[in-house]
Amino acid sequence: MDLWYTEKHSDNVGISLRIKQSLYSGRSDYQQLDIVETLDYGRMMLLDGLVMVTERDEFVYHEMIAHPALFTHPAPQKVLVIGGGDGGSIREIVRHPEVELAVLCEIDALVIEKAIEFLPSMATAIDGTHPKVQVQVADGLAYIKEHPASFDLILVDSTDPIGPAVGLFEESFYQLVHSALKVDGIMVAQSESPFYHAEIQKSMFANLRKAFPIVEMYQAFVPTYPSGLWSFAFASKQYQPLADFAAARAVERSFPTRYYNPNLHRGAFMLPTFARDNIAP
Ligand code: AG3
Repeated sequence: MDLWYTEKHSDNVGISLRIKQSLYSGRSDYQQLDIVETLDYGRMMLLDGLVMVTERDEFVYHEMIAHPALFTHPAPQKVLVIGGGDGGSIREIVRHPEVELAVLCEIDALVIEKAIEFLPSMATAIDGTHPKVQVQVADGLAYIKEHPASFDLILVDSTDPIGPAVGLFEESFYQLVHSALKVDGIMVAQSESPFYHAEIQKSMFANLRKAFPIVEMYQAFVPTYPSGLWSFAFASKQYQPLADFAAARAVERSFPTRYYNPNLHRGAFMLPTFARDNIAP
């Protein structure tokens, strides 16, 4: 049997992975969800045909959406994840002993349910047994409206800006995130591929700058995402991701990681010129 799945990145380019078998395929009220077993990347979850995670490279994305902000903030106690129903971001967040509460706010219950069933290495902390974790099946926009000045850190672990995630790239949403953060809060959002998504990045970062005084981009290498070069937006009320990053404190608080480390924290914010140009004010 020679089964392949291709996510098309344009009409003429895509990424293909050889598939052993399909494990789950179904539709929720929001999207199409597929989980397949690949030959080289372990299990892979797709939403509306787009690669969300594979077991082999998810550590890069999840360490990098969580740790730069968590190690910049001097005392991150309350953290919210919007989206991220696979649980990978929450798994990394609760590794920080300072964190007292991690809330997962995912709109699609099916994503959580199937992650617990098929992706246990990611969903360990969202199965209802972790003392620090609260799982909410809700619309992120509605949830943050009801929680003003509540969080030290908000992570937006969304899909691409199509389907249910469109609203998570708009200025009005970033204003609400700003209100839901404490006075020294930080927001991190996945911000697409600098190589393929220049237009999305341009409007996303312009929107972020209307809501936050400090807005920076950093990068990570995620082989199964379009182009492999992926990025995150760091938007903050007070803390600068480099000036306020105390490497010694990060080392003191550290635990084993496979991608993130204090030197890489600094390096990740150094952008190739074309990527910097995408988000030039
Ligand atoms: N969130 C980012 C997925 C974007 C990938 N885009 C694509 N394949 N076209 C993933 C959720 C992981 N918790």
